Amino acid sequence: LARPQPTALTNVETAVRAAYALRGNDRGSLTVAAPGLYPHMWSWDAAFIAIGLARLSIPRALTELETLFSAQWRNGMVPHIVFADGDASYEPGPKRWACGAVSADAPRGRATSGLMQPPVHGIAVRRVLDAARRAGPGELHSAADRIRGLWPGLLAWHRYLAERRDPDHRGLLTIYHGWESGMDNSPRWDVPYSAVVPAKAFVPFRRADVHALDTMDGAAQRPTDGDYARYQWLIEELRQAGYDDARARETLSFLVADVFASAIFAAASAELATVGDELGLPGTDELTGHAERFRRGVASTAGDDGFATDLDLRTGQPLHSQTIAGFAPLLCGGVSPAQHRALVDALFSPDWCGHPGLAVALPPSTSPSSPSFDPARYWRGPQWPPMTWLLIWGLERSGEPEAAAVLRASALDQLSDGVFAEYYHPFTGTPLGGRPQSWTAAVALDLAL
Ligand code: 9WN
Repeated sequence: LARPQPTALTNVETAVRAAYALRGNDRGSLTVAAPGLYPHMWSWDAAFIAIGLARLSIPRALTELETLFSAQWRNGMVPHIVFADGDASYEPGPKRWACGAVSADAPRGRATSGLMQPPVHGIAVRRVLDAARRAGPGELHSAADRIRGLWPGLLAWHRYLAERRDPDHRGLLTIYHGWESGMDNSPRWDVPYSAVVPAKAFVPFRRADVHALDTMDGAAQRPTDGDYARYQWLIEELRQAGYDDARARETLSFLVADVFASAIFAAASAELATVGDELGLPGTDELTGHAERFRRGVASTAGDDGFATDLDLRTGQPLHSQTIAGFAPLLCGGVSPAQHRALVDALFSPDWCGHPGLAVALPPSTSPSSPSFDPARYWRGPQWPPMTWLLIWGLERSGEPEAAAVLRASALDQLSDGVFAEYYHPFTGTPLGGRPQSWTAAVALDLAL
């Protein structure tokens, strides 16, 4: 397959087209993750979307976060899906989750899933405040007011993560489902998923995803049916546990410590602490405490090469895999200068961005050198623009402006096709999955301006 060569857009054209795509996916107070495939709000997508929207309209960016937090659970959890009214095509839908029926913590009047996703929101709040400051005193004043309104929810979210998702104080977040990592079928989770065995009587629901893609290739680019049976069974286990953290920890057949989500949590806590300091808000010591604890937790899993390693909490075994999640310390720091250097070098090595077969020199979700690599199958190989954005952000933040600039130029090259696909084939450059995918358009907008 030759890489399609539409006329590459200039950065301004990319930004304009991305703004148009986001507008098309805007349903008023929330932006759907993608038309067709994902007609609802997803938690970490919403954070990236707010980062992109901050370039267009600070009030609209804040609305995105307010909508998400309006569906926050009583225990502080921010759900991974907030269902938009009027579209029943996505499975599992509200009936399958049955959150309100089994948990007193679920919000009343809002249909949500019973899982979470990586907490990028604090990073988004920081970016929105920066944009407001650049826009002038009027924008800053009203944005600060609205961030004050979000603040208790943000603190409760971070407290939930620190207390309920790390009760042993390892500085690592526990996840109950691969979906909570946002990297559904990543090789990171192959070993723990092999221990997830759906009960014989369990009837999996209809898969909407492969049909929504509506191409012969849809099934080849998505998780397999075997994967999906396990995903669905875990939801059943969680529902039976009443979405209660203590019960889930006792009964679930999947329980892992996720280094990438933990690094995002450390970084987002640090960012939020700076917002709190600037706006004179309470709780900044607590946030700084989360940042330090989770930075240490992530670093504690890193080898001499700096790569962070997830942990299977049911067996106590480290989960070695060559995936983009290994670069977690580039987001939060905490490793030694030698480990940091090794990680940056690895990022540009032939195992990653320097692989000679890549259409664009960007990190694939799984290293092409890994036996688990599959260039077209979701998180097992394709390049995902929001993950590129996170690495650029982390490199900038950790004193690597040149490396960040190199990645940024490649990212803009990829995004100049104006398609804003969910993910890209690393060898052919073909856009794959949902489109226009809102978080892809959002990071394009942010990078292009
Ligand atoms: C399940 C919305 C989400 C992203 C995830 C991505 C995918 C959902 C799915 O889509 O997950 O949560 O149905 O496959 O893996 O990262 O947030 O874009």
